[in-house]
Amino acid sequence: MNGVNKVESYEGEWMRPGHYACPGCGVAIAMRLALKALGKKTILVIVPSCSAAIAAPFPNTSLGVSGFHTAFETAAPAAAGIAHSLDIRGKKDITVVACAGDGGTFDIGLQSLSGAADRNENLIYLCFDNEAYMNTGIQVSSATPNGAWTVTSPSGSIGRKKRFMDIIVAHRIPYAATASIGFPEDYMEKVKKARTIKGLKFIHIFTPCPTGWRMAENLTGNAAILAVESGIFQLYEVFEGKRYQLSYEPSRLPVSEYLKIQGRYRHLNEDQVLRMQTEVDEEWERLTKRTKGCL
Ligand SMILES: Cc1ncc(C[n+]2csc(CCOP(=O)(O)OP(=O)(O)O)c2C)c(N)n1
Ligand code: SF4
Ligand SMILES: [Mg+2]
Repeated sequence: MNGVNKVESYEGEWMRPGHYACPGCGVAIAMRLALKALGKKTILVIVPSCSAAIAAPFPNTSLGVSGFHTAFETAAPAAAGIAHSLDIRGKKDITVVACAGDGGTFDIGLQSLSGAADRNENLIYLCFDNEAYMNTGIQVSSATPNGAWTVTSPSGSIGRKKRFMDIIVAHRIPYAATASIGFPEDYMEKVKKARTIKGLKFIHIFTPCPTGWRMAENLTGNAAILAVESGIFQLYEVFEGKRYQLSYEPSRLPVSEYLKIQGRYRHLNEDQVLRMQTEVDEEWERLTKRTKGCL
């Protein structure tokens, strides 16, 4: 558990200033907004990632709520264990929230998350997706988009971003949703909704990382908005693994508008950008069919 925790709330916020995130960090914004939506009666379970660094090492903490730090691959089962112990003790008003990055979710925590989803454990799982292993110095993950630079993909990632929502939805959990820090009200509403539902709730949050994306620190919000407006990141909810609901109809700006503000895509040629645009168009068609119940 985190140590020094005397001042709980800071002007209505549950995350204090002065934490270890880089300036303009999207993960820090995502953590702050989630805690604003959830309030004091929350326990965060945090695995190695930038969110762990932001929550701060023992005995310090930037959190105004309790935090439990655990091993990389165990976010969901650790949170499930805490949820069960609260239940046994009759503490029904505390929300247990597992926090992990894309690496800790798409790759290394996948097996244990799948087990927790299969058992429909009563917790909220927040995946802060900055599209690489950032805390250890920007290595490629299975959430890194094709063509994106990282230190382990110097000429652009050869992988294709895993369709993680499809995997989690296949577990038929009660609630799965995507969110972007560029749309804070939508994100906070989804977190609040998740709190009212029993079982496993999964929220995939788009959290730009200026350091790893080779981008100016004041462009985090722009990137989070442009990803949605270009259609590269879609905002939607899925109920009980079957009913898809679109949260926001984007203006469908060219994908190049989103790519050009980031150094990690600087090496892409016109053909590669065109390919990316085609893929985004196809993904939209897929989601549209799903929201209309045709897929
Ligand atoms: C079992 C294990 N393997 C590797 C690490 C080293 N490690 C700590 S944080 C991290 C990166 C996490 O990436 P991600 O989950 O995407 O979160 P981010 O740092 O990007 O927020 C890694 C590889 C670890 N702590 N434990
Ligand atoms: S490396 Fe990226 S995700 Fe990590 S603290 Fe810095 S800006 Fe945030
Ligand atoms: Mg990451």
